[in-house]
Amino acid sequence: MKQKEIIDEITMKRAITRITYEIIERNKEMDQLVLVGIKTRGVFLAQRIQERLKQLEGLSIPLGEMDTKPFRDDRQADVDTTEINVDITDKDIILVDDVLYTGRTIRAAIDGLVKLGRPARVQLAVLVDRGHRELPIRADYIGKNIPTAKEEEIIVQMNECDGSDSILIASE
Ligand code: 3GP
Ligand code: 5GP
Ligand code: MG
Repeated sequence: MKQKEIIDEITMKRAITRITYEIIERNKEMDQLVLVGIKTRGVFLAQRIQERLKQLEGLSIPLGEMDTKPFRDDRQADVDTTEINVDITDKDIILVDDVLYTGRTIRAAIDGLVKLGRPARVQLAVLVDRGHRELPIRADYIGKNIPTAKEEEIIVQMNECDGSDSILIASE
């Protein structure tokens, strides 16, 4: 398995900062925002965006954690560890995931959201869009577009769970 680093720590930090500025620019009513990270790394990414929003705008945006496994159409799970402790009805939700691929996880996440309430709007932020969509889903905020072959894999390492920040592409 060959691995090549395509995004280093500094570039990842810049991408997260840029996404945060874009969120600020495109959401006039910031007090309606709720960040929802998709486990696992989407949650850490959402936490970083939350910290940046605090630093840049002095805002405390609520953050929920979404477990999409129970809502996937192609996988089974018995336990749902979703933790969203705010009322999402009439809120502007920003779903956050590390990698966008087929779009099935995001469809499942939207399914999970609408079971909890009726958001005013749902937007999507991802660190990497690697292509190969199987559903009509796109991201509103993208750290980097990385065209991949289906057999390649994007490895996202984040300090919180991997001890360092970097994005690699792995191929046979
Ligand atoms: P994440 O923590 O980076 O989000 O479930 C463990 C990991 O496997 C999660 O990573 C999840 O996103 C990832 N995963 C789930 N489905 C797929 C898939 O279809 N392809 C790849 N490459 N990773 C997946
Ligand atoms: P989906 O195919 O539903 O868009 O993605 C399924 C889940 O796997 C999502 O949480 C997505 O972040 C993750 N995923 C898909 N492809 C990759 C990949 O190449 N690398 C990593 N790290 N995660 C991926
Ligand atoms: Mg993910």
